[in-house]
Amino acid sequence: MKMGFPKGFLWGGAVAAHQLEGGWQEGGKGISVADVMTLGGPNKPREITDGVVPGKIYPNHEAIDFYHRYEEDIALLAKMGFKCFRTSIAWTRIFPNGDEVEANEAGLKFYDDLFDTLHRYGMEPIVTLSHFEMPYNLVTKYGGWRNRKLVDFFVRFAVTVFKRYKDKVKYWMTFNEINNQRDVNTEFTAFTNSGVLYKDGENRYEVLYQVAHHEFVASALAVIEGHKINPDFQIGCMLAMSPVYPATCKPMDQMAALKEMDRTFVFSDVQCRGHYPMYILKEWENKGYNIKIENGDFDILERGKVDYFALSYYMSFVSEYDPEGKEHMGKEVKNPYVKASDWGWQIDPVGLRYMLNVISERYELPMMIVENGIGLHEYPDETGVVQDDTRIKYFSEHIAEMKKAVDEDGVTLMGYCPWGPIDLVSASTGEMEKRYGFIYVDKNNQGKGTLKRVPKKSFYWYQKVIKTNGEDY
Ligand code: P53
Repeated sequence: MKMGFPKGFLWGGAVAAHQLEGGWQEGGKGISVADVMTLGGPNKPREITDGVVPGKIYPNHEAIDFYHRYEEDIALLAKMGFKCFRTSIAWTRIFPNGDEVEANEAGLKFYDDLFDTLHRYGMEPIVTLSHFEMPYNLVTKYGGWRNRKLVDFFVRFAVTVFKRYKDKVKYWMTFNEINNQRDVNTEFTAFTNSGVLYKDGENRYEVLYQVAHHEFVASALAVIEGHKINPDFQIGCMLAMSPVYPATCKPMDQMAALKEMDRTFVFSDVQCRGHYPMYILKEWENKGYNIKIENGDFDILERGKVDYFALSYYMSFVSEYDPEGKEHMGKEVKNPYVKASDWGWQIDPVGLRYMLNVISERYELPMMIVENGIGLHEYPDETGVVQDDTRIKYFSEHIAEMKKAVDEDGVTLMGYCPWGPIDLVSASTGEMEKRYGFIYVDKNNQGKGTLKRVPKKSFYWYQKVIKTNGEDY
């Protein structure tokens, strides 16, 4: 029998502190990794500058000024019927340099007010501890997450906010898209995930797994401590899940795709199962990587398993066996059967159902889709409204597949939070004009605009989806 989405399903939307708050120096906030990243573009990576350099454009400094306007924004989201709102706590508002012992009261107060406002509007806050934002001081002074000291700093931050918001926040995530850094060929992922800048001549994979080990231990400790503070806490891992399909049914293409997926699964295998999978231990051994693991770490990983699996879903990939491949068995090729967005992200609604099935079968955990969406170039029409039928189509097709995963495949799904329900700064490019919102924000890439908020056509569409608990999409 088709039951549809369960009662109490968490319909909402997701953002991250640094991509919308602005107020980069308000309330004693410290400089974060996001504050030293410039504006990039579809084919131009964001520059990571040595501190804040005058004359450069840093889109996150002001973002959409949510810091001062959140009440107005939350009221608009409430109009759509949001049951939940996923955001992150800017670590730099709580511990501006990351290595202080005392927390910054003004920062704590800001999130008290924010969470109170959400509850007043009937929304459940869902909170990421580390979402591409960490104190820049931890990069310059400690080398980011390559340094074991970061574990203590992170756990202090986590425990501080767990205690402070124990009666206001129930759903938590430790590290956003912790698996993005598996791609070691860009500066962006290591820096945003972990505050790591690669050095010349070092083996990036060895660095990656050391960094990840520190984060796994920190995440597990956060889970353990969080459950002591409030046994009702639900603390999840968070991964960007993009299926990797084999290019053909050639056996070696199958193998290459499987191996490529393992580069993502290692992150969830450790956080969901509480131990390292054999394929990664073998890889370290075969490659001669020296990953420093302290006594007791394996026990921490085992005791700090997550309660649920949070994922973002945007696109799928294809891998083809590459006989010349050194680190990877396959190479990425385009999928001729799907279309891509202006930024080259391949649109694949069925991939969402596929992914939900794979995760559910692998871990048997409840899941939450905490990001999904499409970035578009958009312009208001003569009446001032954005007619975003492309977005409506994207969401409608993804919700249809998500519904099949629930109705036909029996996966346990707790909620659905489209990315950027209000236009905000793109993580990968820093653009304002890579828009995701149901609500338009009048601001362009150069930072010009009135910051006025205007509901798009999709605003009313999503309102209807929520109202019917996902029956009318
Ligand atoms: P933007 C890469 C691949 C998939 C998701 O991304 C990614 C990234 C890194 O950008 O990031 C997530 O803004 C991330 C959000 C981000 C969103 O997807 O680059 O969790 O912070 O804004 C969309 O278009």
